[in-house]
Amino acid sequence: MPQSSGNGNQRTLAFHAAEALSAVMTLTLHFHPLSSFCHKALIAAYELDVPFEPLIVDLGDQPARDRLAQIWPLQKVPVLVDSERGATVAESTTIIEYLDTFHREAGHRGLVPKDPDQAWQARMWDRVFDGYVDLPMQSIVGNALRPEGERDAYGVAMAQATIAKAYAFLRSQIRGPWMLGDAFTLADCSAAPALFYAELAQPFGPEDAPLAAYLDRLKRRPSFERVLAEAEPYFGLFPLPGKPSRFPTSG
Ligand SMILES: N[C@@H](CCC(=O)N[C@@H](CS)C(=O)NCC(=O)O)C(=O)O
Repeated sequence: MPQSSGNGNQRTLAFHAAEALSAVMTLTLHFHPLSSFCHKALIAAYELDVPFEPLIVDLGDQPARDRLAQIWPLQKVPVLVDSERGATVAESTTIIEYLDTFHREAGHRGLVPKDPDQAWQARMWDRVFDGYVDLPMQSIVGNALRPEGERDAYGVAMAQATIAKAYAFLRSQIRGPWMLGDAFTLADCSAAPALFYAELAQPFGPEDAPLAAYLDRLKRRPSFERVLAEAEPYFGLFPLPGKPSRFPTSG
């Protein structure tokens, strides 16, 4: 937005700066600040310093859903629209790969490792965090949003068991500081929101200390720190008894 204060020259400069910014803003991210899959895409955009226009989709609002359906009939967020390349990109992992491939600054290490062995491992852990931590967490959260009498205690127990099994495996797999070692990758983009919310649906036990420490490191990562600061105003909508906190548990 052009600034309204300052003298004429300053206003003109501010206006040109705003125009220049919108001219390079070819990416629009349709997202919701509370959504774990959107957090993945946001972390990647912030890691890669990719400018984009954020567009919040209120999934509880039918007209907003109808508009989303016009660009992505499956009506899920995140969706990235690249007007310059004429691309509509959905699925958080694909969005990360797309940003990494087409919008990464020259010289940036990127989020999908160049080494083929590191690359398949980053993709594998991305799938593990999505499938065995994030999705069961979402089914527990979704259950809490159902009307009384429509809830599924058995489904919740199954989802908690899936997460517990994933924790027991994952806690021995973190190379540190990040999932694959020194490089922050696609796997960490997925791990951050998955563990952040899963911990509220299936709390870490004492034996999960490596996961708790990893989550604290993720919370201190500037990209995720920013995502959580932007999500914080919405944390009250989280339906489980434990409320999300953007602050690490250890000092
Ligand atoms: N596999 C998709 C999942 C996307 C997804 O489930 N998004 C949720 C928010 S976290 C959503 O749009 N939910 C709306 C709905 O199901 O109505 C991805 O990785 O992007």
